Amino acid sequence: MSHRIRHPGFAAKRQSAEQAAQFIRHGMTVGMSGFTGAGYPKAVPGALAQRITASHGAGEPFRIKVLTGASTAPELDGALARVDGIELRVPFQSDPELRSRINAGGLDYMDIHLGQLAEKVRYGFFGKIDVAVVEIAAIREDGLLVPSSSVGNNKTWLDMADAVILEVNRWQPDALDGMHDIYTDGALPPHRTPIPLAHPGDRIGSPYLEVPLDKVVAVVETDAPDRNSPFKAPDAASQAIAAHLLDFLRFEVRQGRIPANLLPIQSGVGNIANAFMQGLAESEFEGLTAFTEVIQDGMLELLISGKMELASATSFSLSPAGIERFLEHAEALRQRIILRQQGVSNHPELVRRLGCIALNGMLEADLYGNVNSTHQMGTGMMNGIGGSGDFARNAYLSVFMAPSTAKNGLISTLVPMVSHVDHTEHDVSVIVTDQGLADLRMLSPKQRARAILEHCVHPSFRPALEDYFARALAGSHGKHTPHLLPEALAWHERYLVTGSMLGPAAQEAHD
Ligand code: 0RQ
Repeated sequence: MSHRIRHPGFAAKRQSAEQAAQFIRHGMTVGMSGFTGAGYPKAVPGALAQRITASHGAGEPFRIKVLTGASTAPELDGALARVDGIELRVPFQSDPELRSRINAGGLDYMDIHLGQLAEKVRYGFFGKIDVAVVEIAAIREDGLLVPSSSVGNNKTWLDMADAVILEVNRWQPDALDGMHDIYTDGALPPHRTPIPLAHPGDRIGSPYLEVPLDKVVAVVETDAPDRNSPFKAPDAASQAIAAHLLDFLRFEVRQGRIPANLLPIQSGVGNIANAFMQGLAESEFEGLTAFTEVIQDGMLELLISGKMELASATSFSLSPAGIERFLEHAEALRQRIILRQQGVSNHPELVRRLGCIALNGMLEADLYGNVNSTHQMGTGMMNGIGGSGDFARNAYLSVFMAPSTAKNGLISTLVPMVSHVDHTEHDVSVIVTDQGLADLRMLSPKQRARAILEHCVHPSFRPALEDYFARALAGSHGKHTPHLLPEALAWHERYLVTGSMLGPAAQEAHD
């Protein structure tokens, strides 16, 4: 028996990826593992894509509904999107192939708060889950499953699916055994009780997943790495953002509003969030904790250096270099990293109880602090809201970050009115760009606009935004949240028509 499949009953179910893929048929709803490029199945989706291609070649329809934890990788989302095999995809994604299909109208994509999906499935809103395809690190002698580098929605897929395909990935480090905490009390209303977690380090469940042997239709062995791109080295803008935020946190500590070791940090995806973690590593802050979704390279370094005591998450999201660093330190980190299912890692009850500091990226914000994290120019899907909404609304402090301009200075990330709203002004405490930081707490809409104009907007767009605000303020209608409705989205329209949000004079200066 293989070192990773130590139970004879499961070992007897070993099959090739091609054999396993036969269990998935047209029209099925399939729950797949995977969260931010970690712990996704590596072999069955590719074999399934081949089956789909063959069916399409024979003139037969073959498309499935794919539910995951969050984004996966080219071997899953990319492979299935390329062969037009996806009818519905839920939730967060970031694969270029899938994104372009979504934006071409080639499938239905449903963007849903990451902390809510498992519950929505359990309520029955997605019908039945026909098949689960879940990567794990090992099957123990007693038949319990050692989860992989992400937990995501795996417990729900294993519980709910009619049939289960397990991918046992030898590449996943042995040291993952013991890092997970799977909470099993999942009563639905009106029988729900409080989740007994009062500190990010609390363990409230079992390190292992469970599945009845008779539900398992195939066990596929793999030996393939999680795939994530390297993070960009922090550029001047992300370093400036990190510096502004660190200064603000120092100020908050001096005011006695947060403790010297801060509150549990949630850090979103992307290069800026990663750059801030690097900024923290070089700062005086220590004794830190995280209650978050993903552990990126920057947070891993904080853990390795000891500045961060522990991190609770649902997934790793490490670059190849980050994976090497993790492997070097895996034993030492085992007690200080806790991976939970995303229904717990992102639970609003816990985010509010712990008083998290939520740090998320955005595409754009408007004068009043509404934030768009998902839609380029209001219509094109970027990635999805992910877990940012689970945290932003419930955090003690909800911070959104972006460079003040995008696309080589042609887009202002501060606009009169956002072209799509993910986080309303009520859920946004602080906006920070390379230009500075606007603390919007306890401010009225007009005060918020002035703070954003003063601190966040790039100089090449500030005069135009000041002019918009002044004219809106002077207008005869709607003095509480002043807008010039016919002009509110004119900057976006100008970008779509001319390729730049800059007005003629500013464009000349830019050129
Ligand atoms: O486009 O790639 O074509 O150049 O948008 O921008 O600067 O690479 O993005 O890595 O900082 O991520 C909001 C996407 C930021 C991320 C977002 C263009 C820009 C580029 C991407 P190109 P960057 P970052 C927990 C938290 C939602 C989910 C979340 C995200 C591309 O943070 O997905 O927070 N957040 N989850 O040029 C049009 C603008 C633009 C713009 C930038 N204003 N208008 N395009 N771009 N600003 C984790 C999970 O949930 C799993």
